[in-house]
Amino acid sequence: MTTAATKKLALSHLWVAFAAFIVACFMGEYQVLERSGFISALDSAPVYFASVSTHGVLMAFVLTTFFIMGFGYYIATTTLKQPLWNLPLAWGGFWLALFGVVLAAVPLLTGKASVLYTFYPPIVAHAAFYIGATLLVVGSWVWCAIMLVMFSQWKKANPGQTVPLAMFATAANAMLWLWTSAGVALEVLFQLIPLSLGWIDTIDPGLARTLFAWTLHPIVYFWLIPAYTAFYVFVPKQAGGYLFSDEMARIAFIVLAVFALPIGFHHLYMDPEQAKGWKLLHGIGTFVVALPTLVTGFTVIASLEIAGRLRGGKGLFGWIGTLPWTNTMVLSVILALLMLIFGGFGGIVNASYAMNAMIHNTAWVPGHFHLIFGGTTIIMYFAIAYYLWPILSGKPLYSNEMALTQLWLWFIGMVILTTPWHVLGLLGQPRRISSVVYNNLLTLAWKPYELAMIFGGLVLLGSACLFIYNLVKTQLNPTAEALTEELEFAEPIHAVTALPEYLNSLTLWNKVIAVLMVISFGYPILQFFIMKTFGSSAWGY
Ligand code: HAS
Ligand code: CU
Repeated sequence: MTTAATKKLALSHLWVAFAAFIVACFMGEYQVLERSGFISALDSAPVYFASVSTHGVLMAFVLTTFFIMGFGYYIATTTLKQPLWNLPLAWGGFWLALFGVVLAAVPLLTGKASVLYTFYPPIVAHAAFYIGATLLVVGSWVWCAIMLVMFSQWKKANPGQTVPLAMFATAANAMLWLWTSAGVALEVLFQLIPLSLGWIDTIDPGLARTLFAWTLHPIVYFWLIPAYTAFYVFVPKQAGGYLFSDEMARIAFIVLAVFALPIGFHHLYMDPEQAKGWKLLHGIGTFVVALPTLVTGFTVIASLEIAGRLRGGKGLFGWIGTLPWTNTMVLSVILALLMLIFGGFGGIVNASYAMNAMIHNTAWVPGHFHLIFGGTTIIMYFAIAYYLWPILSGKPLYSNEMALTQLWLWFIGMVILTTPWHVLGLLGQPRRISSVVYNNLLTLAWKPYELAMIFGGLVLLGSACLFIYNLVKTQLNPTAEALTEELEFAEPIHAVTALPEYLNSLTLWNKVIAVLMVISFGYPILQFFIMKTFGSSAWGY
């Protein structure tokens, strides 16, 4: 039972998300051009850093958060078959988050918040940036509250019944995000806002980086969970088959949510403020959190195989050819999985403590996350958008052909962009620099890769424009008959019967997270408050 009001709410969130996305795509292409040094008229470090900071914030925080909120509202009402709990509150969260974005955009665009999306001190931005970002997060907490209230209300009203998988994943993501955002919230509220307003003179960047590391790993799974949700609940049905295992999907979401949190120090391997034992502990946890992705890869490919064989595919690989490659959801998942092979491999290299020394702070890292986030994750956001738009707007998709071209271009562009980026990292190119032109021969070797990246970026920009064009044309179509389609969810191949409570509720997992967080972050944070800090008067030494 999804009312027109909820559809409008979801659509508004998705429009904000994709508006941020298209602006950020143009910035991305400018950045790769500026950095290469090929066009000297573009040379400007201040403009570059203002742009790259805005690009990162728009892609990583605005696109993702608004997309996840809009998608979640729609999933909750359709799967639970009940109206949205507290629609006015949901709109309140939307406007608060949007106001936060506008507030942060002013210093970003005027070069007063050129601190990148990770905003590590000691670089400091204008207070409006931190306050705006905080309001965005507070708006997203409203979404978390609504998701968790709807989840528990439904469970109370339907005792013993299995929560629909899509809602289970969405609620797990809401729980994950509340835990995730707490780290950066502490950093911003107690360190960066007081510092940027001049209320305090100094902060400890080691503590700030530790708090940010609390957020930095789980945030990437917050972005990823909608993509995996589509893998499990839409793809098998769209491919013409069944979900291989509903239980394995739940286990994957649980392990993702629980183990995403206590592992953030793999971003601090090369930092001095934490001891190596803690880093090793977080490193082991990082390998645990790769498991649900392997499980997901297995389950999704098995589901595709079921579909391919039901469609008449024979032999070891014959089922791949019989899949409906012209279905946007199916094409997207295939391309997403292909990008996940190397994106995930790169992640495993990063996570390996010793190998991290080789790639840390090099161009390899943006190569990794553009492939796995911009590639695997975002291509599934496109697929979800193509699937939802006709339902939310009541009009058929303007062009399926154009959508398929767009998806292929996104994949090709991402491969052309990120392969050289990884190589440049191995060749020693640093990340976070505004110009790659140095006065030595070594950097000559970077030039062909830079050129390839500019071309890859152009292909991506073209793809992004096609995507937006298709959605706008769909929505503005005045003549199309209104559609009344609803979402179709995949059925598991074996019906789910009598699920144990730990696969149907989040209560236990919330407690497990609390224990793991105390173990993995308790002392590493406490140490900043009990250590004798050289030269500091703050603690009376
Ligand atoms: Fe990462 C840095 C480790 C996944 C995003 N990561 C980043 C940053 C971002 C990011 C944004 O340990 C930069 C942060 C910054 O600015 O400083 N990452 C990992 C690991 C994984 C991983 C172990 N990352 C992600 C995902 C992201 C993301 C997902 C976004 C959505 N990452 C790191 C580390 C760093 C890091 C270090 C710090 C680096 C540094 O030094 O700064 C894992 O979750 C990956 C698991 C995935 C796999 C792949 C399995 C493959 C499958 C595909 C099978 C398909 C087939 C094809 C066979 C193990 C399942 C089938 C074909 C058909 C046709 C059907
Ligand atoms: Cu991480």
